[in-house]
Amino acid sequence: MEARLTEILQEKFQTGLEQATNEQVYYALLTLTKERIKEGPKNEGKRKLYYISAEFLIGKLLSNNLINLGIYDETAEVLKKHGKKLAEIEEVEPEPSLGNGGLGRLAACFLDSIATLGLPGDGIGLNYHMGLFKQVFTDHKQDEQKNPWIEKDSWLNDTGISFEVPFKDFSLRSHLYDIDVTGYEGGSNKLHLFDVETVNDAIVGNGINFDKNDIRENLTLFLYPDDSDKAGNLLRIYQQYFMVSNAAQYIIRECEEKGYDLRKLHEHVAIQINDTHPSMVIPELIRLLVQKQIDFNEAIEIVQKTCAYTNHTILAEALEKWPVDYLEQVAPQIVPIIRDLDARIKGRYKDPRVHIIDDQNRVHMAHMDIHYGYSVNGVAYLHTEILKNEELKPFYDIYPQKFNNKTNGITFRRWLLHCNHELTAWLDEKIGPDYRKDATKLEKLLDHINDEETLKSLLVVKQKKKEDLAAYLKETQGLEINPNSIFDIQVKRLHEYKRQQMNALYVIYKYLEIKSGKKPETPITVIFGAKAAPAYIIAKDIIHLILCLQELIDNDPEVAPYLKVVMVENYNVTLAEKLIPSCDISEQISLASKEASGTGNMKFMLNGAVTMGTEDGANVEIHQFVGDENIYIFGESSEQVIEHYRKMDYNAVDYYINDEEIRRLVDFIISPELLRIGDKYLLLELHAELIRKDWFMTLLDVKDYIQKKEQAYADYEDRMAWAKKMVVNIAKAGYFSSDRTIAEYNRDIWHL
Ligand code: GLG
Repeated sequence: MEARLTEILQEKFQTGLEQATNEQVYYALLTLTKERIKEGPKNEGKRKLYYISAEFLIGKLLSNNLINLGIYDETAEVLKKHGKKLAEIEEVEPEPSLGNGGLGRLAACFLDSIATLGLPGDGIGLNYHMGLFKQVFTDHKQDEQKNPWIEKDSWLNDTGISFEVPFKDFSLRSHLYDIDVTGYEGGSNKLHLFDVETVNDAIVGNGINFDKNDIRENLTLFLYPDDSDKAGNLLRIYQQYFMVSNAAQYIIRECEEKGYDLRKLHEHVAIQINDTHPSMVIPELIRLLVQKQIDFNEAIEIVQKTCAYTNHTILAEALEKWPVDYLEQVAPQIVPIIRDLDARIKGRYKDPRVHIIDDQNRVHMAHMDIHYGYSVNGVAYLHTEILKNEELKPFYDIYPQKFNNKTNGITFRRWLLHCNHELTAWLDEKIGPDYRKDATKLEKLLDHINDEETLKSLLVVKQKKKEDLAAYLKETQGLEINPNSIFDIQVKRLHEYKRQQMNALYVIYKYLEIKSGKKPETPITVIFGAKAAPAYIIAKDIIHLILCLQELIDNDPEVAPYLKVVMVENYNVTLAEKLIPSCDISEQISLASKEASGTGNMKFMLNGAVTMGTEDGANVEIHQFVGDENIYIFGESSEQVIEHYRKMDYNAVDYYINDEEIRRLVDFIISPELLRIGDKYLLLELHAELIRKDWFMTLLDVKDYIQKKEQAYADYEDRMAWAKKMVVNIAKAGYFSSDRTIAEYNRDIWHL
């Protein structure tokens, strides 16, 4: 390895390891890693999976690939010998900006596990040049900037493969780039990212503004371009159709190359439709099969046996419904197919709730997936139950056999081995390395739960990671946090249902408590990280509130020694890898029934944080595994919440008027102290929203939440008892390995 590395440095930069810059070493390692993957085994088989997704939030790849190839330690050694640090080399790599939140990160974890389990399965998506915007804070507000991440040398391999994608008024030639996906001590697969050659980064002006109408130039610039107007909606449809047409053409091409009979496509191909963004692959694949002289009815049957759909949310706003008229404007060739598919359903079922095209002429993408796919799955036990019994009940009544649950998981390679070397080494020492291949082996830790030395050394590991985070935030963001405080962390997309605003109300509560002389025993650091969708006004108001609180508290000498609030800028995978290992308390406080699963909750647990959470998503399963003693559960249940929605009996204003304590906290949002710092209009807007609307019932649970947090902070003081909670959380995390999730997908859905 050392010899090859030196050779590459010589060839490329005419330099040796000692003299090379970190950048040069990075590019040499990139080259070396790619070579290794190329020489290594590929996963193959009779039936192959294609996981189509608008997002792949893969994070930096160098360390992960080194770990998976089994050369991480060796590389670190070689570098060290020559005065280089692998951790510093890692910093050189730009983080690919190809995803937004859990949905995209899940896709990335899945690719890792699919490759690790030796299954043939590729990802298919788009090569967004700017991806999701980069977040910067100015005047306590979020600003969006472009985030170009693609460099001359990168993990992208130019394949030379290209397809023609027909739109109504023109057609576009695609260009395919591949990224190798390595499995842990296993074979490799690929992530296929389609692009257009005519895309023009230069049309992006100030911030993230660009001409939404120039499809040739803008198609693959951004993930989730603003859809608050018609042009934005059309652009999203252009992106989606481009993605699936390329996917379908690629799949057919591969089958033809292998000499497969397209009439037996389903014997060789499984397509997983990740949320509704790739749903148009159904009519597109039918269209292409018909072009290949396959009878229309037969094409439908083939596609139906090939496609499976995963639902990731019950929020109506995310279940896409495209006007037929818009589809006509973008890809008219698939509209007659969709109409035909819908007519068959209308002929069979009177219930308009299961029709594909509704009476307002909108296509319900999920409905098409359910009727014309062979599997529908939710992403956590509770979520799937809600799909079956509430949201998708009419479909479940028709197709009970199609519905199945696949509780999400995370790859332990990235979320333990890579991001927490200290904890990994600690585990190796306590229970041996078997857990790396079989995560359920973590349970062996429970044998040591009463061993004082084990508990103490675990606290030492946690302390080290807190110091690491403090140093990192100081260096990269100029933020100062106290590593001897309790780290209470909420990092995830910003959304009212996730209730960052409730956590902010807690901060207000604590601030006022300290002001009145009640100081916490151990200081508390509340850390937030979140991006708000650019057009989501209330989400941005919540960021504004948090940033104002941050400043207020920083400048208050009475409070600052005991309480600190920080919102990290531009939360992404790289930051998550630093934040999660350092965490004491993991905030998973969504309104019950709204968070389909959550996956951050699993990452925190695995790294020894204790969850503060509602009975929502995968929290329910975490609770079952760790037991009442090792999690802080609060708030109304999903049944109660669903009942409130049904009866429409939740009125935030009643809580505000009738409860003095709640009123005090909510009114602080427009207190003179905060108005002096923040934007009066934004704070008033948020204040009014909380009292008048509060769609996600913040005030319903806030008091219970405050009480549970106080309980957790008090419990934290007994360090040995707390360390036991940490041990249980780590020991019980095995179920949440994405290797388990993927084994289940394969057993029940893909049959690869
Ligand atoms: C969704 C949900 C999360 C879920 C994730 C992966 O909101 O609860 O964990 O998908 O299934 N859009 C998302 O991030």
